[in-house]
Amino acid sequence: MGQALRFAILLVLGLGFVTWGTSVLVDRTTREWFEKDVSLRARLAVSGARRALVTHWHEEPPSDLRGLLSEITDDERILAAAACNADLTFLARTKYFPSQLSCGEIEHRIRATDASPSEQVPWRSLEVLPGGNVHVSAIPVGDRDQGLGFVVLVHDLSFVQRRAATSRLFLLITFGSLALAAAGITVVAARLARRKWSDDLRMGLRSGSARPEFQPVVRDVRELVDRIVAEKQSDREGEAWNPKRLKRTLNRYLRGEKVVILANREPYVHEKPKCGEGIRVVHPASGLVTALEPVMRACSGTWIAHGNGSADRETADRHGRVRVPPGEESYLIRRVWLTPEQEKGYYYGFSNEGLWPLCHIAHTRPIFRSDDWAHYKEVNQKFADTLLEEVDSEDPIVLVQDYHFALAPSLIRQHLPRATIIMFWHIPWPNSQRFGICPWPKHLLEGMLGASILGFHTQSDCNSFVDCVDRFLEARVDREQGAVVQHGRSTLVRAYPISLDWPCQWTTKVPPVEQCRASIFKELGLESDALLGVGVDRLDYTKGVEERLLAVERLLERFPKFRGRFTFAQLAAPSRTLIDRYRQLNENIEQVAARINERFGQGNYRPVVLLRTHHEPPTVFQYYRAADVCYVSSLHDGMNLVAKEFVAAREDEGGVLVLSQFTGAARELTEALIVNPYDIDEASSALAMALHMSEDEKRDRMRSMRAFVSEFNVYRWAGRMLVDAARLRTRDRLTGRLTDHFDISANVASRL
Ligand code: ADQ
Repeated sequence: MGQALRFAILLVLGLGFVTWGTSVLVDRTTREWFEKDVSLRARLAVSGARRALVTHWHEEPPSDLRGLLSEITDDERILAAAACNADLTFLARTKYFPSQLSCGEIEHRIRATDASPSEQVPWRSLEVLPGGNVHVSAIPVGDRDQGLGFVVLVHDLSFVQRRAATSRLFLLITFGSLALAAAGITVVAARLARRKWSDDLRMGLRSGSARPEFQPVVRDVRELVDRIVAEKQSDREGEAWNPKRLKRTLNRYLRGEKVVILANREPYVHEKPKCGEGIRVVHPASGLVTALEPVMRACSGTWIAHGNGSADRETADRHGRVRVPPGEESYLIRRVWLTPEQEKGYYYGFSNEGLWPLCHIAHTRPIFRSDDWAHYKEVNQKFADTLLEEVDSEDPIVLVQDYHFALAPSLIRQHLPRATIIMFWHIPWPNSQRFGICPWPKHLLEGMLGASILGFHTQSDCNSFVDCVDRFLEARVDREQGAVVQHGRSTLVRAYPISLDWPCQWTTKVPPVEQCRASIFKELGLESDALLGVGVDRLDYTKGVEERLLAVERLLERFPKFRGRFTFAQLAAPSRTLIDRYRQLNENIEQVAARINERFGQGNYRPVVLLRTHHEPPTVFQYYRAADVCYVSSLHDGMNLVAKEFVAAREDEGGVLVLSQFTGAARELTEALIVNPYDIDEASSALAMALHMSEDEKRDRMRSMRAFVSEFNVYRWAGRMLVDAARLRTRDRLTGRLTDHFDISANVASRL
C-alpha cells in the first residue's frame, strides 16, 4: 500500500512537471503566432487604403488623412494609427495614439534593424506601454518610386495574454485530471491485487490446494506457523529440553536435515598404548567435546575433526570415516589428516600461541608468525573442502566450532551460499584495542561473518565482537536486531551460554556419593574424617592452577586446624605440551605443590596431590562426588564446564563450589562462593567457609544450582541455536520468494 501511495505521489509530481513545461511552450508558440497574424493584418489594412492615403498625403488641412486613419482603427484590435511624413513629422494621428511614440523615434528603431522606411519594408516591434503590451508596426507608403513616409499602427496584444492564460488553465485541468485518475487507478489496482493475493494465500493455507505459483510460499508460511505454535506449546507445557526434544526440533524446524560439525578435536580418539597391545578409545579433556558430543548423539550427522590419535588411521575407513559412539553407533566422525608442519603452524602456532592468549586476559603475550598464519589459512581451507565432500544438499546445517576455524564460515559460504552456518566461539572475545594486536583482524572478522549465526557465551563477548566489526570493517551494525550486515547478508550475533547434557551421561556410570568417597579416599590414603578439595583442568595457564594452589597454601597458613586434615587433589590433563609456556606452567605447578607439601606435609599426609594425567570422565566424576569442595579458579574462561559438571555430579546436593568471578559460569551459578582468584586471601577465606558450611546451606545452594543447570542444559543451548537458524532460513527463503514473485520489500517479509 505504501508503495502504491509513493507511486501515486511520484506520478502526480511527474505530471505536474510535464504540465508546467508544456504550458511554457504553448505560451511562447501562441504568442509568436498572434504576433505574425497581427503584422499581416496591419499590412493588409494599409495596402487596402494605400491609394486613398497617397491622394490625401499632403493635403492641408489633413482632415481626410486623419479620417482614413480612423477608418483603419475601426478594426477592433488596432488601437491607434498615425501618418509620418518623410521629414519625420506627424501629418495626422488618431485620438489615442500613444504620446511616447514619435515619428523620429520609430524611424530610429527602424534604422537600428537595418531597414529603411523608403525601402518599402514593413517593420514591427513589441512595446510595453503603461496600458500593457502593444504591437507597433510601421508600413512604408510611397507614390510610384518616391517614398512619402510611413503609417504607424498600434495593435492591442492583451488578448494574447488572455488566450494564453485560458489555454494554460485548460492544460492544467486536463493533465491534473489525468494524473489524479492514473494515481487513483494505481492505488485501487494495488489494493485489489493485494487483497486477491492475501485471499489466495489464505485460501491456499486453509484448503492446502493453492495455485502452483503460491505453493512454495504457502509451504513456507505453514512451516513457520507450525513452528511458532509448536514452540509456544512446548514452552507452555514446560517441557524440558532433552535429546528427544532436540531431535524433534531438528525434524520439525529443519526437516531432519543432516548436521555437520567442524571442530579441531574429535570426540573419540583411538590410541595405541605405549606398552601393551590393543587399541584404547579416549574421551579427550575438552569442554567443546563435553558439550557437543551429546548434541551429536541426539541429532546424528557427521563430525569433521583432526585425526591425531596414534590409532586413528587404522580404525577409520579409506575416507577417514568411523562410526561412533563405540557400541551404540549413531553418527560419523570424518577425520582430517594434517602434516606435522600444518599441525604445528595452525594448531600450536596461530591458534594456541596467537588467538588463545589474545582472547584470554591471563598475561601471556600472543605470538603471531606469518608462517603460522599461512598454515592456519591452508588448514581452514582443507577443512572447508572436506566439509564439501560430506554434505549432501545445497543448504546443510553446519556447526563450525571455535577459534581454530575463524576463516571456515566464509570459505564454506563461497561454495554453499544457502547453507545455514552456525559458528560458536567457545572462548572469550577481546575488546577492540586488544584485538588490534592481531596482524590480520579484518581477515578473521570477515571469515567469521560468513556464518548465519555467531554465538558467544555472554552478551559482553557479543558486544566486544560487534565493537571490533565497527572498528575494523565497512559493515553495518544493527544493534537492535543484534546483527552485522555486510554485502547485503546479515549475521546474527547472539549469546548462547553453553552447558552440559542433563541428566549428565556420566552420573549414571559412576557409583553413588558414599561409594565414590570411600574409593577415592582409599586411593589417596585419606582418613575417613579427612576433608577433600578437588580441581579438574586441562593444564592451561588460563585456569589459574598456580593461584589455586597458593590459596590452599594460604588456607593452611591461616587456619592451622586444617593441617593434616585437608587435602587438595588436582587432576591436570597435559595440554599443548609442545608450547614453551605450557611446559613452564607444568614446572611452576610442580614446584608450588612440592613447596606446600614440604611446608605442611607430615608422615603420609600430603596437602596437595598432583595427578598430572588424563582421566576418563567416570574417574573425574568420582572425584567430584568424593569432594567436600571444588575450586574453579580460572583467570579468564568463556564458560567453564568443570563447575557445571561438579554441580551435575552432586545428586546428593552436597559439596561446595568455589568459583572464579572471571568465568562465564559465574554469571549463572550465583549460589557458588564467587571469588577473585588473584586475591589469595579472599580465596583462602572462601575455601575455609566452604569447609565450615552447614549441610543445610550446602543443600540450598546446590539445589538451586542444579535446578539451573538442569533447565539450561546443552540441549537447550543447541535447540535455541537451531530454532534461530531455522527462523533465519525460513525468513531468507520467504524473503527470496516474496521479492522474486511479488516484488514486495524484504521489510515486509522480515515482519512475517
Ligand atoms: P576448556 O578450556 O576445555 O573448554 P572446560 O569448559 O572447563 O574448559 O572443559 C574442560 C573439560 O575437560 C571438562 O569436561 C572436564 O571434565 C575435562 N577435563 C578437564 N581436566 C581433565 C582431566 N584432567 N582429565 C580428564 N578430563 C578433564 C573451552 C573453553 C571453556 C568452555 C568450553 C565449552 O575454554 O570456557 O566452557 O570450551 O564451550
